[in-house]
Amino acid sequence: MSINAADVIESIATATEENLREPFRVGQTVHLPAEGELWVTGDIHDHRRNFAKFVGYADLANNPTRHVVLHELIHGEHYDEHGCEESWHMLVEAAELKCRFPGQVHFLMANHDLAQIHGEGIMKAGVSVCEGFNKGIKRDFGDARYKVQVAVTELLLSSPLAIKTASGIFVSHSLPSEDKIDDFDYSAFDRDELTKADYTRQTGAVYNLIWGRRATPAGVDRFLERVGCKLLITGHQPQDEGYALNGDRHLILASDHNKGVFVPLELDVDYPDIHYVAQNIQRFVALEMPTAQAAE
Ligand SMILES: [Mn+2]
Repeated sequence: MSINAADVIESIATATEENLREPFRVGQTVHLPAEGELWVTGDIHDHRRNFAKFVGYADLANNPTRHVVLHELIHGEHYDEHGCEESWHMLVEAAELKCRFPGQVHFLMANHDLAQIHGEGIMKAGVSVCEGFNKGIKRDFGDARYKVQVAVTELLLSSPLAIKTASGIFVSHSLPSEDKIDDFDYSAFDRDELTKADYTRQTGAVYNLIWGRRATPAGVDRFLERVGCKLLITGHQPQDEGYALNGDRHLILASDHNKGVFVPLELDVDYPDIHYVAQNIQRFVALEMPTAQAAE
């Protein structure tokens, strides 16, 4: 496969623009209307089969009121023998999907994105995944690698933080940890501009949102009250069985392994609790790989 840096940069830059001018976006939140469907994934981490199935079955071309949520696409298991990690491919595929269906594809900022932007070391099996990602870009783009890295950074930074449905479902990569829920800066969801302080380790709103773990059902209640929603869907916390219910209002999804799942929702349905939402969970393993034709 020949890789053209200019084409890749063009796709990424166009997706960045589309992220920033999403018609339903206000500040850092996308407000979806009560029409059509919303298909939500958890972390994908370059799981190519699950991604291909998701995109194929979503069939956005033939379902113009269907929306999809994608997050934590980068940092997967595909390494070459020199430690070059190859998830930039998936990011570009997702960017191309965003370019084709700008009003239907929605990204969410995730903590691996922020780590990659900052060049922070998230270690997996003793290897820095951020370094591996950069080495993959260096291998494939040579002298153009810095331009590609800048474009990737801008794409990741342009992603919104949350999606809200008219029926009161809030979707974000995660929520703040239990002790940070009450003092969290909820204005971050509505502000047009985020600042360096919002991304700062431990103290920033974005950082605390996307790195938060282990909120209790009581914490989820407090979070949902502050954001004005009834139900919460996140990824971020690994789920060996594909998903978990955290109380009656919070569903945690994982899409990055062979037991991974996604959940399709009807945007005009008022779900009374998270168990009704969870009834719709789809396991990737139960779906055949789409043919190339079906994916078109
Ligand atoms: Mn995460």
